[in-house]
Amino acid sequence: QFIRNGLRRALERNEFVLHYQPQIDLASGAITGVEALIRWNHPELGMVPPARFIPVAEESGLIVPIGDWVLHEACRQAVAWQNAGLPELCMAVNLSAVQFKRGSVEQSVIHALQETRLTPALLELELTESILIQNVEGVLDSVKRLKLLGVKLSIDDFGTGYSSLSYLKRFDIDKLKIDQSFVRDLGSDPDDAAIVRAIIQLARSLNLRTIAEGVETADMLRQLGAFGCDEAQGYYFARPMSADAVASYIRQA
Ligand code: G
Ligand code: G
Ligand code: MN
Ligand code: NA
Repeated sequence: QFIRNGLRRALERNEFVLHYQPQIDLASGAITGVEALIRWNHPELGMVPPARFIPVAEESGLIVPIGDWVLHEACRQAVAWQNAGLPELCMAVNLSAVQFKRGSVEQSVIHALQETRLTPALLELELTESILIQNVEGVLDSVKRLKLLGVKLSIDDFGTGYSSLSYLKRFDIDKLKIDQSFVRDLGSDPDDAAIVRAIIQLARSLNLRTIAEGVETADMLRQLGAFGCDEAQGYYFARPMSADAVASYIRQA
């Protein structure tokens, strides 16, 4: 309740901030993109992590205006980095199922792209498996129209959701994000290693790119490389950080 009452005011008072976590291409070692991750800079509580308020925002529907803010802010930042002379980065933004059910994601994305003039191909929308299996027809339409705008689509937390893989055929997905729960024990758990390798092989045969999440050690990175994973994201490279910190990180990379 405390959180819920605060969320609308937080929007009005501009208390949300985005942090960004770099994504590294394993072939070139270059930073090719970042994932935008929201935080609430609460006047008394300090930085509140998304796990504390996103579920409340989803229940109350406030995730729709918050999600609009995230899209706009992430696109604005991507253009600001370009204008500051940084190399082109893909900007990945998380979408909630509630934004599809209760909002018009397509209109929100169109507005964010128009207002910021970000090249659509530099925006990647992270969908969860739960988005793709609910209310299939409506979502199929929205996702198809989103794809026509030229944006990229990825599936977040891949492997944790649903066993039906038919949505990989129905939706024009670009990338699978291998969930960190499989990556964590890659070196010690043969089952996890088998799952990661299978996801990468599946993706390759469907012409999808793969990114491993939660990469924390050089050993994990080596194993992922041997499996043919395309990209990695995790504390081994960088934690989610402020826009300024990302710019310094890339300049010294
Ligand atoms: O940054 P952190 O690791 O604490 O993120 C935790 C979770 O919050 C992740 O699952 C992420 O998908 C979710 N999350 C972060 N930012 C956003 C956002 O802007 N919108 C939505 N819907 N979820 C987000
Ligand atoms: O959107 P998603 O649920 O995938 O959000 C990614 C979450 O994972 C964020 O909360 C981010 O802070 C967290 N994270 C990113 N890299 C690492 C990592 O290397 N290890 C762990 N434990 N968590 C990570
Ligand atoms: Mn994500
Ligand atoms: Na994820």
